[in-house]
Amino acid sequence: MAEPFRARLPIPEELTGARLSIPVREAEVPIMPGAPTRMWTYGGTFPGPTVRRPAGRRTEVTFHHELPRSVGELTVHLHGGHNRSQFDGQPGGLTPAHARSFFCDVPRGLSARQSGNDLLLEPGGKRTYVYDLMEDGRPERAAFQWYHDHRLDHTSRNVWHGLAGMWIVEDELEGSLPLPRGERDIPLMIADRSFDRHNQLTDPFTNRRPPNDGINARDVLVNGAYMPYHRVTAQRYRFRILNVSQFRPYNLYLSNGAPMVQIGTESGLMPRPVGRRELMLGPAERAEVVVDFAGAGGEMVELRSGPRHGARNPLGTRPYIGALMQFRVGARRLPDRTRLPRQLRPLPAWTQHVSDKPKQSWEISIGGLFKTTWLINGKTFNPARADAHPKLGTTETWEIVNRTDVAHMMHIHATDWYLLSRNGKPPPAWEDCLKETFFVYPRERLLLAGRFSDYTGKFVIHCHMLDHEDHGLMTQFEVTKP
Ligand SMILES: [Cu+2]
Repeated sequence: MAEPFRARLPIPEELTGARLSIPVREAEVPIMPGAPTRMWTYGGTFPGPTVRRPAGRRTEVTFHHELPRSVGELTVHLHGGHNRSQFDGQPGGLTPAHARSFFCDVPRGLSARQSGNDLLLEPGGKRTYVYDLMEDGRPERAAFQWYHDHRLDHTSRNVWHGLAGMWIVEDELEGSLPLPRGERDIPLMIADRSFDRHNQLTDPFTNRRPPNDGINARDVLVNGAYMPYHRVTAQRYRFRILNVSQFRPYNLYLSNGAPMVQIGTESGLMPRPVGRRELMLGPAERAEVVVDFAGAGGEMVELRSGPRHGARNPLGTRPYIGALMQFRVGARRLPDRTRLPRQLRPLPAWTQHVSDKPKQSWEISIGGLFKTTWLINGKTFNPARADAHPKLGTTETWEIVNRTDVAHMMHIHATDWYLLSRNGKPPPAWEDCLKETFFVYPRERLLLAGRFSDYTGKFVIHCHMLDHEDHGLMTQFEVTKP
């Protein structure tokens, strides 16, 4: 066993240009003490480089597929972005390199266009993704996004091997707030992984069948390091926390009992800060928190994950128990010009005029005659089929119903969502805002509203427990011309 708090917290390299080039390649990544781990990476590191860009500025990223041919085609999804369908990381269909799908009903003989294969990143090839960072005629809201692979049937395998990186969109409103910035604005990517005795990633994917296909790995990494430490000053910090684990949630708290004040979700700043003693984060969810170390000068403070209070814990909601990392707080008293504004970002106007009658229902179930798969509205994923056709420029209310005994983590591409209710009850303060990835507990019914702007085309909706997504829990909607 590696010892905790020996490694320094790595901060991924930042890329800030309008035209970026990122090789997707194998690399020997130092993670555990001793031998490095051979991984599939964006740019040679895990996490990949963090892209930091101003909202409203077009950004073109060319990914070069330099992984072995046996990996097959790839596809890159900028998670949280509001992007054209063709640059959204469509999963694609069957190809000679991936001739059959065990869990998804992909028809044979689809054209490249019908299956989305014309949008894939081929081995040895490159593809440029264009992100305008605009929404509804205005620059996108500042937000903490991330990019990762999204290939049909192989998303879990590809992300497990390292294909994930962070992406930060900044804007003027956020820049005008007196929040911590620079070295006191730190992205934290949490990922669990299991290693063999040679420090290589294990293969947890064989013989995994729904509903027992969730992968909980042994060790927890923060920014690719095992239980690292980070030196901080006795001042306020902003942490942008992202869970990229395949299945595992974390119920975060600080060992000294200090509050984490949540200021943001997947969709950027909330209307106002919300104090949290514990903060549950499922796969692909993000939380931005402000922590004030002023009262902890000279102390060691651990970021930990523990059991939830006052909640049942069905499969899919059992948090990791233990420390994730340590903050070593400097003893010196320092002035702090930052503060927590009472107001952050108001909700967009459309959230005030939404229907409480769902126009579309998504029901999650499990079934199948010859094999068990996850299902949405009774079907597995078929890249040629769309199950809803919202009109461009409209706002719709949708419901998501979980008819299984496992919790799921539903992520809807293309836009952000305003949660209206859980089982008919108004959401808690930390969900009374925009989000795009939601826990859906067993037998629960979520009501949410979203606005379809700018782009027609197909977008996926799926569970972000990555093995559920690969095993059928995904479908699509197609935004159409009015
Ligand atoms: Cu799921």
